[in-house]
Formats: sequence, C-alpha cells, structure tokens
Amino acid sequence: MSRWNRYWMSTLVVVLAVAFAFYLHTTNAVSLKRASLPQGAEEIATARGLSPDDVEAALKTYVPSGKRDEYIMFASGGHSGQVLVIGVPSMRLLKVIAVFTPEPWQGYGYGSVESKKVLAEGNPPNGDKLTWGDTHHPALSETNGEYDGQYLFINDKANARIAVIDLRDFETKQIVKTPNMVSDHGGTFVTPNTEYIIEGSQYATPIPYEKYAPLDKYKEVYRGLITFHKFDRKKGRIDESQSFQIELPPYWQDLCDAGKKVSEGWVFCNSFNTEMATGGLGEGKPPFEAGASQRDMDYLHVINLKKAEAVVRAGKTRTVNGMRIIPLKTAISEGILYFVPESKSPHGVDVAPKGDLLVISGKLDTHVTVFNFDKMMNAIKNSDFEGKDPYGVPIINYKSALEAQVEIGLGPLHTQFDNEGNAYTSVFIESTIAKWKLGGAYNSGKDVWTLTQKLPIQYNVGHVSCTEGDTVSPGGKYCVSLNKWAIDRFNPVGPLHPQNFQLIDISGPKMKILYDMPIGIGEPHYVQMIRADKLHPWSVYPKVGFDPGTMLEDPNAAMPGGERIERKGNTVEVWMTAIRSHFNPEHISVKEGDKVMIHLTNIERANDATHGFAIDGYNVSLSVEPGESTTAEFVADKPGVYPFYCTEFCSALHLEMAGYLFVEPKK
Ligand code: RUQ
Ligand code: CUA
Repeated sequence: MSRWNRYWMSTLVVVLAVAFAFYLHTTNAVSLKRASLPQGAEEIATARGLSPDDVEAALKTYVPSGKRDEYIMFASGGHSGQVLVIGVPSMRLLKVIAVFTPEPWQGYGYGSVESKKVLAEGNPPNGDKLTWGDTHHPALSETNGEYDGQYLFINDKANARIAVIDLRDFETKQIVKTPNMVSDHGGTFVTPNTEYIIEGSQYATPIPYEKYAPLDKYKEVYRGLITFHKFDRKKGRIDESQSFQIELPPYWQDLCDAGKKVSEGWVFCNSFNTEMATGGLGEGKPPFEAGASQRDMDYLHVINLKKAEAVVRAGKTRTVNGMRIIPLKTAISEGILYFVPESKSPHGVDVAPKGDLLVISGKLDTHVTVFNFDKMMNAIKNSDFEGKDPYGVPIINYKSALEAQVEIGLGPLHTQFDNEGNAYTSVFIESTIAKWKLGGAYNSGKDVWTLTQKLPIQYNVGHVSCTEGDTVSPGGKYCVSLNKWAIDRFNPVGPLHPQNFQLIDISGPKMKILYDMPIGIGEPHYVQMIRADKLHPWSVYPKVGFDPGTMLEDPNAAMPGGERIERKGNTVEVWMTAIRSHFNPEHISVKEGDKVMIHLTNIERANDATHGFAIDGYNVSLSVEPGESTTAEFVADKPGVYPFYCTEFCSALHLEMAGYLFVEPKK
C-alpha cells in the first residue's frame, strides 16, 4: 500500500469510529427513554396494593422471559434427599438434582444401571437399601478458596453419607457411605483446593456404630469422629483408600469449617454436649435438652490437618472397616487436636475471608465470639492452656484466643461475609439477620466491631448464606435467609407448611428483603450461591454414545446401524436407539423369567431433545439426554404385553414414539 493510501485508510478508520460512537450515543439515549416506566405503572401498583418498596423489590428480582439469572443457588433439599438449583435473583427453580432419593424424571433409580449403581454404592454393608437422605450442607468445589464450578458435594445427616455431583451434567456420580459413623452434621466442607471433603459426626456412638454398648459405657466407649474424604479431582471421585478419620471425645460435634489463606491446613469444628449427658426422659432422668446445656462453655475443636496427614502417612493409625483412624490418644500426643472454650451451645463456626478470624455462635448466647487464628497458634506454641478436658485434650486459654465479642441478639447461628468488611449472622430466637462490622484488617485496622442493622425475617432463620459469602472473595450482592417456619406467609396448604427462603439485597448500606420463595420439599439447611458465569455445564453430551456413569464414550453403546437383539441363555440384550420420533427396535420379545438389558442411546445432537423411556407395568423409567447411552436392566417376571413409550413430549409424533415388550409365559 502506498503512503497516500495508508493516509486515506487511517482517516477512514477515524471517521467510522466517530460515526459509530455517535450512533451508540443516540441509541443509548433512545433505550434509556424506553426503559423509563410505562404509563399506567403507578395505577398497576395502586391496584395491586404495592408499596414503593414492593415495586423496588419487584424491579430488582424480575428476570424477563428469556433472560437469565446472575447467580445460581445450590440448595440442600432437606428430607427430600435431593439438591435444588435456583436462579438468583429471580428465585426460579431450575432443577432438582436427584441425589439420595430415587427420582423418576431423571430415571434415577428406576431401571437405569448407572443410577442403581450410584444409589447401591451408598448403602451400608449390612445389606440395607436406603431410599432417602437428610441433606444438609452443599459445598461447591474450590480452587484457592474460590468456587470453581466443577463439583458439588452434599451430606446425608441421617446415614452419614457424602454425595459427589459433577457440574458438567449436574448428575450425582458417587455416594460414599462413611464407615464407622452413622450420623453426621459437620459436612460437607471442603479445603481451599478441595483436597478433602470434611464430614464430622453428630451424635456419639461406639466406634464402629455397629458395635453395641449400653449408655453406662458412654464415657469409655462412645466417641465422635471426623472424616477427611480424599477427593481425586481428576477422577471426580472420593478415594476412600486415601481418606482417614480422627477419633474425638463423645461430645456432639457440630458444624465445621476449613481454614483458608493464613489458616489453611487447619480445620475447626464446634461441639455441644460436652456435659456428656445421656438423656433419659421417661426414666426420670433429665432430658438431653437440659442435660446438654448445663455448662457455660463447650469446645471448639481446632484440628491440625497437615499434622494429621503426616501421622496417617507414618502409619500411626488403626483400621476399622477399611478406614484408617487416628486414635484420640495419638491425636493429642501428636499435637493434632486442641480445644478452645466457646460459649453456650455453639452451633456455627465460620472462617472469615482472609482466614484470620473465626466467628463462633452460641445458640443460647447473645454474642458472636471472634477468635483470632494467630493468637490461637501463639497459645499453642507457648502452651498457654487453661487445662485439659477429661480425655487429655489441651484447652487453649479462652482470653488468649479471643479477638472480639459483638452483641448482636439472642440465638446467633451462622455467619457469612461480604466484600466490604461486614458480617451477616442469622439470629434464630429473634428471627433476625444481624449485620455487623468486622474490625482489624477488614476495616483498615480499626477496632469497629459493631452491630449496624437488624433485619426481621419471617420466621425462625437457620442459615443465612450470601453470594460467595463463605469464600476468600465474597460477592456482596445477595443473602438468602433460610427460614424454618413460614407460618402465615403463603396460601395455606394444610398443617405441613412450606419453608421460606427470603432473598435479601445487601448491595446497599441497608439490607432489604426482596422476595419470599416457598420450599415445599423438605427442610433445606444450607445453600451456596455461585456466579452463574463460573458454571460451564454441557447442553448435550459431547459424543453420541456417551456414558454419564464414566463420563466417557461407552464402548457397548447402541449406535445407529447397530441396533439389534441378542439372546445368550436367559439374558436378552437389546441395542436400541432413540431419535424423533421412534425407537429402533420397536418390538422386543422375551420369555417369562428372562433377564432383559436394554442399551439405549439418544442419537440426537439438538439442544434439549431428551427422550424418556418407560415400560408400562414394569416400573422402568429412563431419561436419555442427547448423546447419552444408558442401560435398563430388569427381569421380565410378568407374562403379557407391555407397551413402552417415550415420556418426554419431544415432537409432534411423540405419542407414536412407542413399542411393545412381549413376555411369553412359561409353559
Ligand atoms: S445446621 S440451622 Cu444442619 Cu447447618 Cu445450622
Ligand atoms: Cu421422544 Cu417423545
């Protein structure tokens, strides 16, 4: 290009740029004008009895048709045993992920071999078949203390189990029945790089729990446990051969949290019933609620995970039911376990974003108590102990670990954080969320520690959870108050009321309630909210013939052209494909008593072209997403003619997407 030409070219570029900027300016002006309230908005608000606050809340939560939410909330489904996926701020329910409970839409536990395998893996070795879970605390996988959007874990308090959900397809891939313990509560919590998934037991039992011991042996034989499940990120599975447990005194260990940043490598769990009350209402003895609340102080457990790992590596463990356990004596002598006294029936322990402070809440207290990690470490170094518990665990001097106490109201439970040095604590007895200022490094070194606002909620809050509010970099946008009672908030639906999730705007100087969402599926305990752009789920499986069980191509998948039926002895194996709007083959003939295996591949590549597969009368229901290969297995033990059909309205000729299973009776 000549110099002259180059001159003209660059002039042209400048002119075009100026023209484009002017165009943007005018269209912005137009769209601003368009965004102003439509005529009649005030009339609508008046007619519906909406206050200006209501209108503001509506504008802040309404997500127009076709638009998406900014955050995704993963909520425990409580007794349902499942996980709820909810968009924030719209509070639209996006999905119920089947975890501990069979779920027919997803074909989870209704004939599909992979899901039956996952559910069966979670059964205890005694042969019991568990069909529900009491899900409590979901935990997103983390990298450097930030949610990375790869995996989600959740515990089952009723049976001490942990589930692993892969966030590429939002499906449960593994359920681990934790050996030796039968109830948990302090799970799931992950270490900052998801090396471990933490699960603390709740109610002390003999170890293992299958070993009977009467209550008069409580102090000698009953014990608590904390399990560190090793997570193999490459495989996306817990590796129980690398996991271990630590034996703890028979206090009732409650919630835990993993240290991060400066406190990485340490784990904190609180406990109640350090009285070691054994109940007995009905036998003239004080009930648990009184017996377990006598002392003013219980113990925060301070656990040196790095040392515990070294002790496990050195083989100083005993193995029970295939699980390595660090005995309590060893945990004490090796400097793995310390206590700090904490006030009245502690519940939540929450590590602040910089990892330097721990916020403790006592259920019968009016304060939150803040411990300083460095001060704790100094106390350990200087043997600054105020004594030992009956088992010999050194108790760090309370005053030496203390950083601050903030009076926030009666019955504090859980605390989360924002990006501006504020903490948010749920206050159960008062039904409020307390916002308070952290001192020290969170507010330019000032000793501010003050309550700034109390927001009434409706009603009986358990957890409060804020956008990425338990990570090293909280989002500071929304909190959700997980209310255990709803009482009068919704249309009545009988004596069993829904729970109430209340969305709170925390982006301004004052918290404001934006939305009430009824939860009619169980008592959810905890949620985590992740920025939606951190999640990258597949919209279809990457290849036709993909097995979600292995997350690889299934070598035995039914593929187009390879559809067939083969008999080997009493087993009939079917390779079947599904595409709008037919199954191939459409006829399956077997004999009564045959084992039937149907390998079904959805060979579609279109987004959302899911086919279902149900066999009438045979309790079989599969969901086959585009690309997925799955296998249904059952015994054809009932003679007759059984239509099978697609259960998703996939096309105009969806009703024609059907076939027959013929079961010829035995002679
Ligand atoms: S707990 S309401 Cu199951 Cu997390 Cu505190
Ligand atoms: Cu496939 Cu309906």
